[in-house]
Amino acid sequence: MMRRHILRLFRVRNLIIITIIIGTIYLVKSFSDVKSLEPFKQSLLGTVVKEYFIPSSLRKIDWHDYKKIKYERKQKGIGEQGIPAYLSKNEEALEKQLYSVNGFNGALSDKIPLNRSLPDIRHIKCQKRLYIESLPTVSVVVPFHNEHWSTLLRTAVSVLNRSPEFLIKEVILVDDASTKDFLKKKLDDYLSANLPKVRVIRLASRSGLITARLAGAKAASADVLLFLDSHTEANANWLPPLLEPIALDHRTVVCPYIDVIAYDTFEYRAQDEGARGAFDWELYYKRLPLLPKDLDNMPEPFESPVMAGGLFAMSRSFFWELGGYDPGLDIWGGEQYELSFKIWQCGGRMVDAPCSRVGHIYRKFAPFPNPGHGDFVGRNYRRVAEVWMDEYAQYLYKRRPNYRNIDTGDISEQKALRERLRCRSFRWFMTQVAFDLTVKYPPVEPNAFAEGRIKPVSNPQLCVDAHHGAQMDKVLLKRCTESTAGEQKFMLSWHKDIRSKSRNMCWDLPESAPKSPILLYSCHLGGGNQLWRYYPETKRLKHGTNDNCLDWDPNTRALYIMPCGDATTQQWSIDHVDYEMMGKWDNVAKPVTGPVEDY
Ligand SMILES: *[C@@H]1O[C@H](CO)[C@@H](O)[C@H](O)[C@H]1NC(C)=O
Ligand SMILES: [Mn+2]
Repeated sequence: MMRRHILRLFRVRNLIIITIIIGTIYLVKSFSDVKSLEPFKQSLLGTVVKEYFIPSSLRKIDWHDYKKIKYERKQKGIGEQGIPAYLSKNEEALEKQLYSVNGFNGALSDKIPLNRSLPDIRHIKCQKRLYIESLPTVSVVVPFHNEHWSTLLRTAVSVLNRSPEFLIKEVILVDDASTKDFLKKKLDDYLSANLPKVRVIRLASRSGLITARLAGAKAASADVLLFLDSHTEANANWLPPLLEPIALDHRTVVCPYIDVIAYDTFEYRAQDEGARGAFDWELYYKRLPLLPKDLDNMPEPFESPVMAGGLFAMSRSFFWELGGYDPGLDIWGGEQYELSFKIWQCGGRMVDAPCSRVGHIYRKFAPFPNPGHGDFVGRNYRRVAEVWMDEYAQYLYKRRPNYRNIDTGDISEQKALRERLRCRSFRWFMTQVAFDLTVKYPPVEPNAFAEGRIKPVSNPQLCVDAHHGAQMDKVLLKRCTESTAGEQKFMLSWHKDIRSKSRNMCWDLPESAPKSPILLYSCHLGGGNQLWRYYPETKRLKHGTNDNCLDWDPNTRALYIMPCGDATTQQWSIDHVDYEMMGKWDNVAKPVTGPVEDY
């Protein structure tokens, strides 16, 4: 009796001890999730960053919210599933008015639910992809100026609806001194009643995109900064693919695929299946094709030299370690280059995540005046070039000589930052990261292979003429003239296309059957149906990779292609042939798919 009693006591005691042990292990484990990491870095702007996120588990899980996805699939109605939508005739007046105010169909947007469903157009392999279970928290930063009500709110609602709730710490809308009344108290009231995680911070005066993004970043407190435009829609499971690369390496910056929301019908569609960001030497944003290895690895994130600008996720600590954006940049322009160069040159990397898709309304036209005075974009470009581009800055100045005279303002802090972080040279960036950029956009354009008037040898009174024609118009054969009515000067450019000397219009052949006419089309630099080669010995002009040559009919003067042969109608003269360039035919613009050794 007594013994049994003691035994039972023992069992109870054991149970308590075991409970305490398990409890302690659990507590210790959950505390160790919040690790204190690398010594903090003081940023240029004085923001103190103590630590960055490191995942506590690398186990991969399925982050899809299947219940929600299934529910969304069933939604029907205007704009649902991203299907093109239209207003009725009697809404035309309102449509016109909100169109001119926004540069997109604001009236239609107001009819579409804020939580509308979107088509899942991700790469098929994205639907089964797993991501690590321990992901950092996010502050979404959305600068806006006079944004339309429903497009602004749809941005926030799509973010909240399609993200795991606990990962979104806050959505910060940065009001760059909007003047529309509903963006003030009405917006604040709506948010606190309906979307408590979303708040507005307001700039005292119109400051531009760069300052607004910086203000949002300063107010943010989560591990990761995620910048979005104010008329975007996040798509299915968009967040984990953006966050995982940052969790694994806080110096990796990640961009989503940017889909198109049509400005007129709000249709949701892909713009393409991915490209790498780049620029030409006037600093226009350009895109380079994916590398063979990127295509093989799809939908694995792939490295991209330059971000498009508006949409990206970045560790907050890394952002401030790099000094954020150069605060000396004004309004907008060049900031995507500054941050991209800085990321790569100062120890980071940048990738595009094909499984993360965000729609963006590309406006028909910009409805707001620029707040700045003078050429603020040029000034920004010069600042970026002076601080980051080293000897490559000259290629920009060569094309924009007036930039040499623009005052950059004080750039000593930016140069000190570059020094302090021991950032690499621009030459390193060009040869190791953007290694194929110069193939398509060479700093110094090679000479044309041949240029001038192109005439049939058997009738030199006649000249090939583009007659200032439009896209898809036929190239003609006309009497040679010096008058500006004609357009008879051409270039067999180093891109191996034949283009008008005065504009970006190329000889193009949609068809390759005999007697197909030559049409005018914007030069696409892609060879293919715009590829031409001149043989000075036989005087033939051969098209593409098939065996067709330029030919003509002396009776009708029609110009077309025919299988190459000995006909005298296939002989052409070009005013100036550069024989030295001709000798380099096979070595010009060789494809490059990896880092270039010489740097
Ligand atoms: C959007 O919200 C409305 C109202 O709460 C609801 O009836 C509808 O099903 C929601 N749509 C989606 C796609 O979640
Ligand atoms: Mn935009």
